[in-house]
Amino acid sequence: MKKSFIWQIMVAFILAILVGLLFGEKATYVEPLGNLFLRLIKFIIIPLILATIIVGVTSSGNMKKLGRLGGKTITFYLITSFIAISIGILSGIIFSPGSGTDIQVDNPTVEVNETEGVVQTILNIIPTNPIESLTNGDILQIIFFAIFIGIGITIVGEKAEPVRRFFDGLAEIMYKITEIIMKLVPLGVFGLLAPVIGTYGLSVLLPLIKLITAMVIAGIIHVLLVYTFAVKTFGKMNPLLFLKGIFPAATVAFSTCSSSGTLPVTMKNTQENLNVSKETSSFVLPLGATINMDGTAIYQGVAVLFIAQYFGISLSFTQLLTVALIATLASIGTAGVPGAGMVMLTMVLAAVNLPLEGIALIAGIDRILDMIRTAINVVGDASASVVVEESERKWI
Ligand code: DAS
Repeated sequence: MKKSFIWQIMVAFILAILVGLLFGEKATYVEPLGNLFLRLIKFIIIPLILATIIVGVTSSGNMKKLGRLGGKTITFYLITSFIAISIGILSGIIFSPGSGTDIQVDNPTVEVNETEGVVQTILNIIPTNPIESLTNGDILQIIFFAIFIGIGITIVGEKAEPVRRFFDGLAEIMYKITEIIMKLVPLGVFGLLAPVIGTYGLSVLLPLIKLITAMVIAGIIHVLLVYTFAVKTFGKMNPLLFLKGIFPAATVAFSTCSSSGTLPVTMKNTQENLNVSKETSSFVLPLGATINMDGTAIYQGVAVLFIAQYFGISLSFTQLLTVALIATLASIGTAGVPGAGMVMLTMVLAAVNLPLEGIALIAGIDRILDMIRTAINVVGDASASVVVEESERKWI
């Protein structure tokens, strides 16, 4: 990846902060630039995921290898998610962000969609109408559909070769379109970030600065302890090269608050900068963008402690363990779209009988918290692809 591209993104970041701080609400005038980038990214996600997963599954060549790939990927995701929620809880205990916090809440009740529980969330992965899943952009159902189409093509063999070649061509087309859209990353980061900085004045952020700090520190610890350790030890990769290589995707995730929306950039970065094969990245990353949410797990841990502390409720060790388990499952069920983690927070709060009204306390800055957790989610997905790629190299 060219150094100038990273510099362009850094300049976009700095410009966005300056414009936001200088022009305040007026910074929303540049929002169309961000929306343009967001729409271009959304326009390629579905065909990219469908084609690349089918190609990824068919090129694995056999079900045994596919099972091995899936097993390693899911194991990595579950372990890192559980570590993430533990770090989030620890950070909430140490920083105690909810104690002595005085927040004026305009609307104490928050309309949060009822979550369907873990079992239904898992059942919902199976599409009853794949075409509807494609038109609705239901990423988990599309992944399920693509994996089984890929398995079907592999089992059918010669007769399905034209179908495999079609999706192979479609995947290459989508990669090329992604490459073109990626040139707009700096513009998109600027257009998405400047209005957010302008809207969230210090008056909104200051009362919750302890919560934001606890979240950022926990995220940095998780990235530095878990991901750099994993890519160095299991991925045999220089951690600095890893962080540099995934930086563009992390900035797009931070700006868009959508792991799924960042997927095209994550795939390009892992393939071009982290030497992850298309076969591994097209399987590990779409799966990660929907079920691997370490940043969200950290957020759940910190937010639950914040709400408990704010209402003066102390949580027992058993309750904290319950939070860790439910938050790990909640992070799996969280969709890779803006604000999804706050919706899943209701599941975790309900599990330990904490008042759902607590969500109203932090809903006002959820966009800021979402930026942090989505960037961590995407870096986590990329670290998994590096580790799985290296472990697959040993099998060859
Ligand atoms: N914004 C979600 C994502 O895209 C994460 C979240 O809301 O927790 O990863």
